[in-house]
Amino acid sequence: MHRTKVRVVEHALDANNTIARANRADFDRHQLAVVNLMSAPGAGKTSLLERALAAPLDGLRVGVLEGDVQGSYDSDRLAALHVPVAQLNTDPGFGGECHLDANMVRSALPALPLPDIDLLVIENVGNLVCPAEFRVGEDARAMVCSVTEGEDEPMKYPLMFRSCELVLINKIDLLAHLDFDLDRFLHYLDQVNPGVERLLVSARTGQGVAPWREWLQGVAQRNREAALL
Ligand SMILES: Nc1nc2c(ncn2[C@@H]2O[C@H](COP(=O)(O)OP(=O)(O)OP(=O)(O)O)[C@@H](O)[C@H]2O)c(=O)[nH]1
Ligand SMILES: [Mg+2]
Repeated sequence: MHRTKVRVVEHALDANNTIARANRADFDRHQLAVVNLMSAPGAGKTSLLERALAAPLDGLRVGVLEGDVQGSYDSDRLAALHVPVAQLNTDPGFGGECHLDANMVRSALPALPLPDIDLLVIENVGNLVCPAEFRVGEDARAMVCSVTEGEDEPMKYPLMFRSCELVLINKIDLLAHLDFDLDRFLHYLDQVNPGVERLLVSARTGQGVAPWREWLQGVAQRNREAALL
C-alpha cells in the first residue's frame, strides 16, 4: 500500500517535469528568463515585487504571473505598475491547490505577451512545502522568509530553503520589536543550504531593494549569455 502511494507521487512529479521541460523550451524560444518566487503566505512576495518593479529594471521588460488560490488582489496591485500581469487561480480549475505546477503555468502562458517580455516573475502560492517540489521551467528560484516567521524555519522546511538560489529575509524593519535571532537563523540557513545568497530586505523601508533588483537583472543577464553559447 505504502509503496503504491510512493509510485503515484513519483509519476506525478515525472509528469510535472515533462511539462516543465516544455515550458522551458517555450521560454528559451522567446529568450525569456523566469524566476519562481516563493514564501509562506504573507511573507512579502508581492510587496517586494512592487518595490523591485516600481522603476524600470535596466531596459528589461518584465512580466508577472500571479498564483493565488482565489482572487486577483496581488495582480491588481502589480498591474498598477503597468507591467503585464496574468492571474492564475488554483481554486476554480484545480481544486484549490497550494502550489503552482508546470501545467498550471503552461495554461496561463497564452495570457502573457511572451515575445515582449525579457523577465517573467512567477509569484507562487504562499506555502513553504509543495511549491518547492514542483519545477515549472524556471531559471532561478528565490524565496522570501520574513523575520516574523521565527528563526528555525530553515530546519523545518529544508527543501524550500535548499532549492532556492536566493533567500530574501524580509520585514527587517520589525527586528527591534521581535525576539528573532538573526545569527541563529543564518546558522540554520547555512546548515540546510551552505553559503546560499541572502539579502536583508524591508519592503516597508526599501532596505535591500537595490541588490534585490540587481539579482533579478543578473538572472536575465545570465539567460542572455546562455542564449549566445
Ligand atoms: N513591516 C513590514 N511589513 C511588510 C513588509 N513586507 C510586507 N509587509 C506586509 O506584510 C503583509 C503581506 O505582504 P504581501 O506582500 O502581500 O505578502 P505575500 O507574500 O505576497 O502574501 P501572499 O501572496 O498572500 O502569500 C502586508 O500587510 C504587507 O504590508 C516589510 O518589509 N515590513
Ligand atoms: Mg502575494
